[in-house]
Amino acid sequence: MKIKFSIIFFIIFLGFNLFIYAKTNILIKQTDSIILEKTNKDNIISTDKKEEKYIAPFQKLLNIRNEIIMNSIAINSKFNVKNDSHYFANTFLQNGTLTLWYRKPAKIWEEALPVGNGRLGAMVFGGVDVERLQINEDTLWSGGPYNPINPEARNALPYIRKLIFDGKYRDASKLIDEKVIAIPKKQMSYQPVGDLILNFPTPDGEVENYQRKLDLDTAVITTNYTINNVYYTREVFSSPVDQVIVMKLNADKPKHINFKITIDSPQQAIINIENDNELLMDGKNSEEHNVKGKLNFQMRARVIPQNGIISHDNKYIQVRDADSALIIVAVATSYKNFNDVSGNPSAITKQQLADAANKNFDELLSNHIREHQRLFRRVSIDIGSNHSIQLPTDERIKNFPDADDPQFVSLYFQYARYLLISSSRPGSQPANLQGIWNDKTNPPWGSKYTININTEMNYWPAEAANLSECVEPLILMIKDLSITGAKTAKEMYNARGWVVHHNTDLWRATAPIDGARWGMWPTGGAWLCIHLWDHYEFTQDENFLKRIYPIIKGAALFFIDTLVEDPKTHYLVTNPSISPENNHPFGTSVCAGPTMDNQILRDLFTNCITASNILKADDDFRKELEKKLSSLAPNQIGKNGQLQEWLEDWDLEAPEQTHRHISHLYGLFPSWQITPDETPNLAKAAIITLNTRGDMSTGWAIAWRINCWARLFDGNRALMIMKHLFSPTRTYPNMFDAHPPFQIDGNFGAASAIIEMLLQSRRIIKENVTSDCFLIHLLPALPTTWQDGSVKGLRARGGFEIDIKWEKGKLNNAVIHSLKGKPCLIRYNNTTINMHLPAGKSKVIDSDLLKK
Ligand code: FUC
Repeated sequence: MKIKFSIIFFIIFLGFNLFIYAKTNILIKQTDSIILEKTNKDNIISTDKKEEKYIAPFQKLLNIRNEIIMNSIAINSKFNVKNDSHYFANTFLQNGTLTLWYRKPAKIWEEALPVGNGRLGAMVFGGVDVERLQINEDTLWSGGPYNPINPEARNALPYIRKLIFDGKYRDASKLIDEKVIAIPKKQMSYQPVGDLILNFPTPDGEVENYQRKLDLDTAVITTNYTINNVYYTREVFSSPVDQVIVMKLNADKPKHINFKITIDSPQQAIINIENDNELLMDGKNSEEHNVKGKLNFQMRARVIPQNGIISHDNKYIQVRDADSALIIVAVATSYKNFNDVSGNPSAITKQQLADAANKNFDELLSNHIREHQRLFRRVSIDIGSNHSIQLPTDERIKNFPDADDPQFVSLYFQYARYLLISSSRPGSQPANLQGIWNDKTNPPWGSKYTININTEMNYWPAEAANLSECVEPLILMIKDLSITGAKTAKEMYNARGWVVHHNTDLWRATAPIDGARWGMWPTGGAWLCIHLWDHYEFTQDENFLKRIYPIIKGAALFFIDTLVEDPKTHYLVTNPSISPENNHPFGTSVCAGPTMDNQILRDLFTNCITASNILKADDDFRKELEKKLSSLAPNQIGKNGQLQEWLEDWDLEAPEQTHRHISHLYGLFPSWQITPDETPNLAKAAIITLNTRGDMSTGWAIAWRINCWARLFDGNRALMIMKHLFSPTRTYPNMFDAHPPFQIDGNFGAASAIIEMLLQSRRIIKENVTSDCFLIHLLPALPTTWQDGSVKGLRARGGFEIDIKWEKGKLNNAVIHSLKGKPCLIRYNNTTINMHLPAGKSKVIDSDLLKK
């Protein structure tokens, strides 16, 4: 009886799934044929697949197609059915691989999904009763222009230097805290604008088929559900074209859109209603650490229902029985630059809203998608996939350490590209510790720019991931810092050039902060300059080099004036400095000439020398730099065989053997001073250091370690460590990196590591002689489990665009496209070939060519 029942149940179950599967396929095919027809008719996609012209109706069809697939997955996973069918997997691969999706609304901030246009961001919660859009604008920080330089620093520094050379590190540290650390001791912090809150009537039926998702390819967040057979949809995006956040609420039956909307904010602000359909918030930023708030800001949200009734009291706008509703949000502050807060936020938001409201939703959406895809679609990646792609994103994160889910690595990589495009675009501020997404008035580390690793890490993947434009805000911030930092160089050190210590903020503060252990590090600006150089290396744009040469020269000048001779070793060293945040055995981190400083300065001086050669400028300065360069301390190997962190071999006695910062490994990554092929002994020493420090750390620190293992050509170790990073302790449900707490650097650092596993590129420098030839290394650290795959559109130093395809763990072919006509060497495994393509030409290399 029991067996009979089981068989009948099994047949019904099988039948149901076959029915779902068949229905899915029919629906998918139907939408596919409409899409195809529409594509042909409108000739939407040009044959060279360059900049696709995207139009809204086409996009809607694609959305419907995704919907069908998603719903079917939801039904199947409810019944615990694994759907491995080839057709199903393929259709999903084309459409769902670039999606973060969930079966429940976000309860906490780290479950909400981010949108951003570089400047204006929102975290979308997707609630059914209450929708919350937590909003940020990237110039809303506390304080105003201020000068934090400690006037006692200049007189105290010579004495501090002597204490350090005499080995009296604690005394030096104490004196730094008293006389050198900035006033105030802390910098200003990044602030949230407020929340747009929508209250919906209590559902009069069961909420079914709930789903919310972020489509990385369109940069649109969609929330869908059904109540009493009415299908509700919400779409949210932040448009880089129209400079507004747009939300559309829709129901598939007329008169079903009902809600009340208001603004809530932790800032000092007044909320009003204007023109019967606009919520208005006027606010002032806060004072912090005795620095007065000098900014005004305004948020303006217009509610545009289709049909229905709109009314308001003095706090809420209410929409009843509408067919759909459009909400457009503009935010601006009075920030013009670090020294000028005279902007008119009200005029800006009025204009932005008026311009945006002149367009219909489809136009706003297609503008947004076209501009997003111009950047996003430059790179595609496929390192394999399996049934895991059918699971919601939070479940994939839970499974990642134990499951084989290579597609999650691709998703993580593309999510990082999405986050960079959304938090750093021409005209915006650079991505801070949280990109642009922050809900707290007192965020961790002020959500500032920490430049002893974090800000640089944000931009590690940018150039190679073909998002060169997204580096522009960083370039402009460095330019600002060269101005504020010149004052600090003069007033604190009586030096030429410019200096920034380990942190900065919206006001481009450059003095050392927090305390000697963290802040007494003069090399932050020099490290940032490596990104200016890298932008040149990838683009080979000589006009750009001309523009930034005075900035990198200024950074070098500061060290020409402040490097001092170490009495014991006679090397030229920084003093005072620290190896970022890591205490040595003498009770502080304060020291002279830590390894990282020597490495950064070696890069800075080398880049300056190369630049002056290319630009045929500054012969005397170049000669002076060459002399200084040869007097810097070399990388040294200590008594444990490790790469030495300090000038003296203190490493084994340092209190925190597994410290998160691996500053002296700057030489291995991001720099090229240590490589397994050219400096094998130093590479071995770096391995000992990495093993001592351990694989597990904070989010960003794990990401740094993965990049290092990729540079050591150990793809399996890199992937193993990635499993720590892509697990729930280091990745939140919304895929934000967990330091913890949330810090975006880990997202970007991991994306950089994924690139480093697949492609490495560098300028060839032999025995201190810089050549004009570049080495492009294909698949240098491919993990054995990534058997088949491809990546398209990566950039390499020297001005190249590269596609790589591999099969059964081996290179199948690569396309090298030269943008600037520079000579290069192409390496795969132990073979290297020469190549010199004219600008604009491509060459396909297959594995046979590399065997010869
Ligand atoms: C550095 C790191 C911390 C944190 C902070 C923002 O100070 O040591 O771990 O990431 O920056």
